[in-house]
Amino acid sequence: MTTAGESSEKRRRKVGLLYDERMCKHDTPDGEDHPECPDRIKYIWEVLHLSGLAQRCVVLSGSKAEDKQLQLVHTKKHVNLVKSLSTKKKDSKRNKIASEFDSIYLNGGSSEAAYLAAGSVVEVAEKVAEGELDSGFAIVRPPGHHAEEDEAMGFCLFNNVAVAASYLLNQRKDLGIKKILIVDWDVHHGNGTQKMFWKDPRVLVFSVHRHDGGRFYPTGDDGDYDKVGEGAGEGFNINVPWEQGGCRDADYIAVWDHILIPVTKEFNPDIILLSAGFDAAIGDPLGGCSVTLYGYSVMLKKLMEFAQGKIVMALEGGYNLESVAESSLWCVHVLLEGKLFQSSIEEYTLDSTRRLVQAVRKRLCPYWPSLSDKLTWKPEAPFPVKHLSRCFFDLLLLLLTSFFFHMWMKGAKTIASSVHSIKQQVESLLASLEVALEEKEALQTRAVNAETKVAELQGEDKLRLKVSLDKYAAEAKVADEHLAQVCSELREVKIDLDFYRELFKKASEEKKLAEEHVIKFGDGLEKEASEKLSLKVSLDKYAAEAKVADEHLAQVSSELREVKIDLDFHRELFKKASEEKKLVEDQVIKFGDELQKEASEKLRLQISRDRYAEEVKEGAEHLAKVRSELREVQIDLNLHSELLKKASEVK
Ligand code: X5A
Ligand code: ZN
Repeated sequence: MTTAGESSEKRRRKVGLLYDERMCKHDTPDGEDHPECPDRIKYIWEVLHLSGLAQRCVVLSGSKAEDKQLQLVHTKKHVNLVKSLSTKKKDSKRNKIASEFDSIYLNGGSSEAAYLAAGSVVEVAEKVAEGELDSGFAIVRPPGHHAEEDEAMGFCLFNNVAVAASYLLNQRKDLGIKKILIVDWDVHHGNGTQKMFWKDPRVLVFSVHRHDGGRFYPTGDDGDYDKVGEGAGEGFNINVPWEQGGCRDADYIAVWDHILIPVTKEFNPDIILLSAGFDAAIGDPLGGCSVTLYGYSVMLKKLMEFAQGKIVMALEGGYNLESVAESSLWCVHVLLEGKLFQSSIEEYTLDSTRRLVQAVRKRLCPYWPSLSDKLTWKPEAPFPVKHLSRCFFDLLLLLLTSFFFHMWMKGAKTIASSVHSIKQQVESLLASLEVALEEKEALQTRAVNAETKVAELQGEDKLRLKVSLDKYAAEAKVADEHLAQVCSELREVKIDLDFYRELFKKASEEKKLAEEHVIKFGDGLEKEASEKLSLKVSLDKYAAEAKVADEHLAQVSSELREVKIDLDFHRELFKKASEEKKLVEDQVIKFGDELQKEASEKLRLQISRDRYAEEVKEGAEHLAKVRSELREVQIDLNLHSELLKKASEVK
């Protein structure tokens, strides 16, 4: 047998790639996230171009399947139902239809995408069968392998691969395709495909999938290994049902080496259709297995030894965008080059894998004699070595695959470096934004602290201040009252004083009068002797009166002195009260100043807070700007790829 590897030395292998953006129109009706999203195929297409592999392939655009082709495996009713989706005006009608199926969403673009997905696999299969292409990859969605004769399910509307197989066998007999091998390495069981060729010996359906005792999607026992087909098709259906997740390259390769490859040798297909889901890949959110790029390329390479390398890959599941794109990239590389980067790698299988392989071989050996051969299994490694080797190869594979993936990306290096510089810019902007945010946070903390302090002031110090303020106010009031009292007392004292002054004046006048009288009497004594006695009596009388007046005067004088002492005392009191009042006023003013200072500090904090908010806003705008630049560079990048493509075409 001529291997594909040898033929690649004679001439370049022609690999078809089919992608049609209209298949992205199938999406969730309300824009909710869903693993089976348009980006899956968009991203594969992008990576194939960035790596430069797409430029080495024959690029085809999609075409819709004909109803006649679809009805080879589906009921007329089902075909019409999918067709009718596009004419429905409302999402609610489609939602109702979708709800009648298991794991199906529908929108206005679903019908067109489903027709394109099926038609595209038909187109690639036809070109490979004709020999126009050596092999091909139909990058399609929605996927197909769960879709049954009269039922959409598991994200699948039409069974794309089954339609293509049936089309080649039934409508293109001229192409001489008599035996078709369908290999389904999607992590889910290809229940639809199994049913469609259940009794058909022309189609050998092989599916390796998680079964988990019937609990993995699609649940039930249809995917178990005892389901081998019926009637003429008995023995032409092979299931390899994993008992659990965690399966890896070594497990898959063991199944290839000990089941699929020997059977394929015996069956000797004219063409191989590959239901290429990548949801068994490492990192897939649904699959829970760990197949690497290396595993996929080994499995594909082993299949290329058959059917003269006529392989038609059709995308099924696979929900980790990166895993799907990188696995696709490596498969296309294998199809183009017909060889692997490396041909063997040491790794041990799960313990359960050997038991499973033996059970499947036993069940199928009546139909495939080569499965009766004694199983030559790699010797088991002792416990720690086995364990360590799995870890070691995990690491090695990770390094190898990322290294080679990045080698493929070298073509886009210049663009990548400008993208890198923008990324750095964005990163530094993000860093400064972070700093600004931190500063803002610190300021906020400070403001909060200040507020707390003010609050505390209100709650405690302020209360204390208020108490003393109240105390001072009360004291000031008392002082005022005291002052008023002193003033009124002073007024009264003044009235008293006026009265005594009046009294004193009167007494002085009387004394003067009496003295004048005494002088008058003395003059009259000299004149009249007889009158002297009577005059003496009057003089005594006046003298006594004068004495009384003197005494009165002395009393008034002493009272006046006392009043003066009172007055001095009141004056002193008044002075003291005024001083106290002034002190209280000063304290009140000082406290007012402090309050005002605090208020202005708070205002200042508010202002700087606003300023930082402004800066953060500016930062966000700058970020948006850089993002849009990034988008432009992405456009450049696409342009560059386009140019590269053209250049290589010219070349
Ligand atoms: C094509 C495919 C998965 C469906 C899972 C439903 N379908 N839970 O991978
Ligand atoms: Zn799947």
